[in-house]
Parts: sequence; structure tokens; C-alpha cells
Amino acid sequence: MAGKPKLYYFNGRGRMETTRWLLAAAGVEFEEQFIESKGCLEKLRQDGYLLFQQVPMVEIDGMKIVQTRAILNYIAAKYNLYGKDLKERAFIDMYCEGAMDLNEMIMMLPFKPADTKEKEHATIFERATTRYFPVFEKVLKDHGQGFLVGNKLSRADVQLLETILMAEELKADIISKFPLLKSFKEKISNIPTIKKFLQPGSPRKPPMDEKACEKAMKIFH
Ligand code: P9H
Repeated sequence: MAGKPKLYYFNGRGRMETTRWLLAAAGVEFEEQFIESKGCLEKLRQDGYLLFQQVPMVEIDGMKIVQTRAILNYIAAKYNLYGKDLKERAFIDMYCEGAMDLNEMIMMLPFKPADTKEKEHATIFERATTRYFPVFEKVLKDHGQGFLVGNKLSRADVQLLETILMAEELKADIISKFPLLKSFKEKISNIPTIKKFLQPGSPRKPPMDEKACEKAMKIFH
């Protein structure tokens, strides 16, 4: 039996949180080594752990995988969250990239200068409610299966739920005009592995506040 996957990143969401979500959704336990200082990062680099000298890095199946998307692709494929054929995969990729574009905008918000934050916030709200959420609402309506692709859970569902919850942290009623997204959120949140991840004490990380951003900047810049 191979050991548990081991995640190397700082103790915050950043670019590792979606990997935590996918592993949790797949019901896979994992270990985490938190990078707490520049020294920790330097040590990993010197020991040849980081192909491009960057994290996230995940040790899994005898590999040290870097690059967020490479990590997510491997986990999604390994744990059957990546569709049944190439065509399903193409749709899953489109939906995931859309969700990740919105996710990234929200993730970067606390890194923005204080005097631009209000404007950034408004832009994200506008993009979420006029570009991304209407698309997912329509996909759910047209596809009519309760999942975004096929008739079973895929990474697209997991990544959309992650992004919806992040958007709700910005504005609690942000999906109020999207009834199918609301029922999608309920349904996917209640899948046992995901339900567990959403409960306190799970490896899910809290939203990054300014302090967490400052700490990350100190380590990585
Ligand atoms: N393409 C943290 C929070 C939000 C967004 C980014 C960074 C990029 C991938 C050291 N890694 C910022 O303070 C930290 C990447 C990976 C790659 C890193 C260096 C970053 C962050 C840490 N920086 O998708 O995996 O940018 O290792 O030398 O580049 S994460």
C-alpha cells in the first residue's frame, strides 16, 4: 500500500486549496507539511524537491508533482473525477477553468492594495453574477442531471462548489438569483466526503485575511 499523499504548501488556501478539496471529495486522506518560513522553502529547493523552485508540491505515488494544474489533473484522473471519455473531459476542463478564473480573482483580493479593494470587490461581484454563474445555471438547466457533466460527480462539480462558497464569503446572497446553483450547492455539499470536509476540524483552510497574505509574501517574495 502506498502511503498517504503529502502536500507541501503554507498553512493557507492559496494555490493548494483546490487540491485539498479534490482529495477530500475522493475520500483520500492526506498529510501536509506546512512551509512556515523562507528557510523551509529554501531547504525544499536545496533538497531538489521543487522542479521549478515553487510550491504547491504534492508527493504521491512516488512522484513529486508541482504546478497546480498538473497536480489537480493527476488526482482527478486517478480518483475518477475526470469524466468517462475525452469529450466529457473537454467539458469538465472548460467548466473548471471558468470556475478557476473566478476563484483566482477572489483568492487574489486580499493581496490588492487597500484603496483598490472596493472596486475589485465590485468587479468580482459583477463578473460572478453576469459572466460565470449564468453559464453554470444554464449548464445545470440544459444538462438536467444535477451534476455539471455526465451523471456522476466530477472535479467540475467540486471546483464549482468551492468557488460558490468562496463567492458567498464575499457576499452571502451572491447566488440568490440562481435557483439551480442553490440546489446544486445543497446537493454537492451533502455528498458524505464533501460534507465531512465542510465540517470544523477538517483540513479545509479559512479564507486568507491580510495577515495570512503578509505571511505568505514574507515566505515567497
Ligand atoms: N504556476 C499565494 C496565494 C495566492 C496566490 C499565489 C508560489 C505557480 C502553479 C516562489 N507558487 C504568494 O505569495 C505565494 C507559485 C506557483 C505555478 C511560489 C517563487 C503564491 C500565492 C507560492 N513562489 O500553479 O503551481 O506561484 O512558490 O519563487 O516563485 S503560492
